[in-house]
Amino acid sequence: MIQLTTSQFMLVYNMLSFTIAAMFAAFIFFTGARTQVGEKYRPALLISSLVVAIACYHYFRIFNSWEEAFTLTNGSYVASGKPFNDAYRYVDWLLTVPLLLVELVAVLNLPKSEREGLFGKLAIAAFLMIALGYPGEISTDMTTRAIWGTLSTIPFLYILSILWGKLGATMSSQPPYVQVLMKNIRLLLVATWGFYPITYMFPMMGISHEASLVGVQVGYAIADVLAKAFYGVMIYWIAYAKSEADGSLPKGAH
Ligand SMILES: *C/C=C(C)/C=C/C=C(C)/C=C/C1=C(C)CCCC1(C)C
Repeated sequence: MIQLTTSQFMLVYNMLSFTIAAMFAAFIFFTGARTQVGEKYRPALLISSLVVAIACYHYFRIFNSWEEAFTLTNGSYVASGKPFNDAYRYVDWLLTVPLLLVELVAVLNLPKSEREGLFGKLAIAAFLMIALGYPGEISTDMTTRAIWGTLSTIPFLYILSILWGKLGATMSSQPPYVQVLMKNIRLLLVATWGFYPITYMFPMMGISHEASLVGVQVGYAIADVLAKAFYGVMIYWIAYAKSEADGSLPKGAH
């Protein structure tokens, strides 16, 4: 029987609430920033807006589900009988992870032929990564969790290695300050995406069921803010710097 202390319950509650606010603010920012970059980089900004809008919606649902899943009884939060719905998160990733990949491919501005083949491979790998992770996420058996987690890690490593290589390959043709931005987003990508499998492992680390439940929710929320909102800001910086370098910055943008 799950029994959360008030502070455990409130930590997740506040973190989810903060994430809703962060995604909403990011949506307004990206929507406004779109006209500040050159025409060919605008699709990347539009996709950033879409990603945080989808995430904002799902965080609303996750927040409500969290609230309904527990009731305050004798000073602690116990399961209300309504299950906490983890599926919102995975549905969110199924939609947003491919979009985040498109966003990056869009800002790299690769030739059309290369872009399409690349995106197909990445989209399939992203789908496999998330679909294989889900059965483990909802399982209470740690061996099952470890097996699905390991399977999911294969497409995960494949995605990271492709992106790392592509970013490296297009970097050399960029002005030095764009190269710095691209190096930074590459690190952000590996660090934040790497945070998901680490968070996934919390329940396998021998901590209490309550602590791992809280840890997983807080961990994924932090990772989502960084991998969607902050990553979108970095995409904007790259788009702006590249527009400046190729002279496509709209008049009046500064
Ligand atoms: C906005 C959401 C993003 C960027 C989600 C990314 C999710 C991952 C990189 C998840 C990876 C996983 C593994 C590599 C193994 C364990 C299961 C997952 C799905 C947590």
